[in-house]
Amino acid sequence: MEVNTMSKGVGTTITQHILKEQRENPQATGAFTYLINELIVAAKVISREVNKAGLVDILGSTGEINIQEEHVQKLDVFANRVIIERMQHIGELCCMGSEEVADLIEIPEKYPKGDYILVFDPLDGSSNIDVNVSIGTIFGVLKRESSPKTADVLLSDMLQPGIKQVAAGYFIYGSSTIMVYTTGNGVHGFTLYPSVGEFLLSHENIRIPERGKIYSVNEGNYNYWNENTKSLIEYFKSKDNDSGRSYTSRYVGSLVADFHRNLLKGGIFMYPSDLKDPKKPHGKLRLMFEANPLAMVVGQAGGYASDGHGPILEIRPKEIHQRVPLFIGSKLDVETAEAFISGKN
Ligand code: AFP
Repeated sequence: MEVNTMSKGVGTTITQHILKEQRENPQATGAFTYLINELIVAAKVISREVNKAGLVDILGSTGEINIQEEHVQKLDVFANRVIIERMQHIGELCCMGSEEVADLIEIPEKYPKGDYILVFDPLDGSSNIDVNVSIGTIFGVLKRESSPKTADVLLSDMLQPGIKQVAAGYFIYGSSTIMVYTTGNGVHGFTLYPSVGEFLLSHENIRIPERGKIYSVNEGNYNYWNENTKSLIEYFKSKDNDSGRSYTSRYVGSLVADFHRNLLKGGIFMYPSDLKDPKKPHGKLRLMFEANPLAMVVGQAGGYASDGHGPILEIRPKEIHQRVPLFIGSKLDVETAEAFISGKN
């Protein structure tokens, strides 16, 4: 991976980068560039708010429970609102889907509509907000399949397998704010330069190592895992595994942060099925809002994402908030996970 530092030159802005990519695409109309640019504005607003979270009375819970039956934090509500309000008027979307909203989000009548569908997790890892651990926004972009613009948007328009995403990425609000995205031409990272207010290219053409040294999983769930999952984790801890040494354990509990570290350094993030909650037999993570976008990113970086039996990107969602077991990261590590989970090892 080539790391571009600002000292090397004037710095390529995210807008320049997207425009260059789109110029090479004969079908590009500018609609997608506009969409991503508006999403970046929303992320800048969220980033500013996250950064001052300790300074104002914005921390803590609203006391409400969201569709996933989790505590809603104030910043989740804020981030969700910023993205919806920013994106609904631009005329490029036919609908949206958010981890924080139960149903498909329709574009109000008063705004023009387009062909794109935005799916997002507005503030992933929100239980980490109060303790200054990195959190992030995850997004995926799909294109409408039914008769564009004229007819009402259908739920089936949104329930497409991840392989149909035309773009995906995330913003991580950490020691700095970074945007990582792909449109199918590799994965690129941009760091927000706060005094200029621009995302500048910092990580060009990110490639994840084929085999990593890190495993990331909530091992507190050990007693709720089946035997195949337990054997898999024992494999990563063993010094007799294929890498010849025990893997290092790293788990922040904020998917974007765990994923980003493993993307750059190599490793595997796992959220397997468990028996902890009978209402969540497929683990905790959501196919459309978390797994699919990151699966596209990791695939474009040379890695792989699986539900333990096959590619995440090939699963056709049956419902918006479908959960899925997730094994994502370095290709060889995820293939090993698949072999254990499906009992072939
Ligand atoms: P929150 O947004 O509720 O903090 O959930 C974060 C998350 O969806 C994902 O970012 C983490 O990887 C995962 O949940 C952590 O879940 P556990 O706390 O069960 O390990």
